[in-house]
Amino acid sequence: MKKPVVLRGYQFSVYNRIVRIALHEKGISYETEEIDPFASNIPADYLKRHPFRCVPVLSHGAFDVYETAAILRYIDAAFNGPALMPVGAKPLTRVAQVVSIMDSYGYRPMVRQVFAQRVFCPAVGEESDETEVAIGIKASLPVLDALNTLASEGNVLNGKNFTLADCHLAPMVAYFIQAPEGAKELTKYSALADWWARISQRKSIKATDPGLPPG
Ligand SMILES: N[C@@H](CCC(=O)N[C@@H](CS)C(=O)NCC(=O)O)C(=O)O
Repeated sequence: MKKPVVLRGYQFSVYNRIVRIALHEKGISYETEEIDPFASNIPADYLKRHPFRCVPVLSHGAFDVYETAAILRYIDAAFNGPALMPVGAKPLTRVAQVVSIMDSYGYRPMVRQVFAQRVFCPAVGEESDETEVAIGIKASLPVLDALNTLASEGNVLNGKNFTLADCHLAPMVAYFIQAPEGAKELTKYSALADWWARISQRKSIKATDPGLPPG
C-alpha cells in the first residue's frame, strides 16, 4: 500500500537529507520520488508543488509543503515521536537562529562552493574551480565561528537534546568536511567539532548518508 508521506527531492541535496534525518528521528516511514532540481526537464507536476524549482517537497496525503524549515516544523508537529523542538524561549530561539544562519550564510559557501567544487565535481568527472573553493572557505569561517559560539553556549548543538538545529546543520557540515580544507577548519572550532563527533554517530545521520555519485 502507498505510504501517506512522500518526500520529493534529490538524493545528493543537503536539504533533502535534512528532511530525511527528521523523518528518521520521528520514526516515520515514507516514499521518495527523485527530482533533480538542476535538470532542464523537471516534471510539470513537480513545479506545481514547488514554484521556485527547488527541492525538497514533502507531501502528506493531499498536503504539500516546500521550504525545508517549514517542512521540519510540520514533521515535528504533525507526527508522534520524540519532540525535535526544545522547550524554553532561549533554546527555541537558538534553533531558529541556527537554521537561518545556515540558509542565509552557510549553505552557499560550505556546500555549493567548498563541497561542490572540491568533492562533487571531481566525483562526476568535472574539474574543481579552485577560486570558488578558496572564496567558499573564507566565507565559511564566520559561519563556523558563529556556530561554535552557539554550540559553546549550550542551548542547542549540545549533543544531548537532538533538535531541528541538528537536523539542519549536520548534512552541511558532513559535506563541508569531505573537503580536506573544510575538515582542517572544523578542528579549529572545538565546541562545533565536539558536536559533530557526537552527532555523526547517530543512526539517523549514518542511515541518511547519500554517498557520492558513481564516477
Ligand atoms: N529555501 C529552500 C532551499 C532549497 C535548496 O536550495 N535546494 C537546492 C538543492 S540542495 C536546490 O533545489 N537547488 C536548485 C537550484 O538552485 O536551482 C529550502 O529551504 O528548501
